Amino acid sequence: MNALIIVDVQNDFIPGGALAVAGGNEIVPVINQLMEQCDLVVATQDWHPEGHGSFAQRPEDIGMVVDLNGLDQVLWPVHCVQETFGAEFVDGLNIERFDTVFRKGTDPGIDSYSGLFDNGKRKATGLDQYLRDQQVDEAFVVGLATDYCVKFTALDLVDMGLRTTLIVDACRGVNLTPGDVDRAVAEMRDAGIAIIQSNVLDPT
Ligand code: VGL
Ligand code: ZN
Repeated sequence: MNALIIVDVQNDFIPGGALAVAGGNEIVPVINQLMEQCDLVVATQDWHPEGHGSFAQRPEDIGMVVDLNGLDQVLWPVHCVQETFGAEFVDGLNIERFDTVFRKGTDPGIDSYSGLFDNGKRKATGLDQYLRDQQVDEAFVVGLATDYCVKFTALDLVDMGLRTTLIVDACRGVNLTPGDVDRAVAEMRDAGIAIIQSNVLDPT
């Protein structure tokens, strides 16, 4: 059983959004196509309460690294606040095809880049247990952003023993520092994650 893991394809992460990722909207048709080629479709949704600890209080603090309850935390613009437009899935994404959605980043005191665990690995979202229950042995990872939530989700998936593949043209990254996306892809490859283009997948 394989699963397509769609990471954070939400309005705030596409051009016009609070934490816009360049080209973030371009991956939607690619992901819609991939959904038809996978057994199970799982989405993650960044879902922060107002006043989340990852939010910069002042615009000039964006990108700064601070201590948040003992962990290094990059400060981001206010984004993906629960029940707001920015947190909704991007228009045109075939959400009807989702089997389930896991929300993350709900605890104000800790960020959650991975769709499986928060950044301190203290709490699980339930995605790991879900994949085990569904007897998934292979994961294809797509979404936003390559150098944050996509990377940490893929690393946790390979860590739990799944054959894991990053479909690189179905992802876009932040590149807060130039080269971050390339470094993230290299790190995933080094961890045993296959890196492919979407056209390599056989239509089923
Ligand atoms: C993300 C930064 C903050 C992501 C989420 O989805 O990659 N990045 N929150
Ligand atoms: Zn976030």
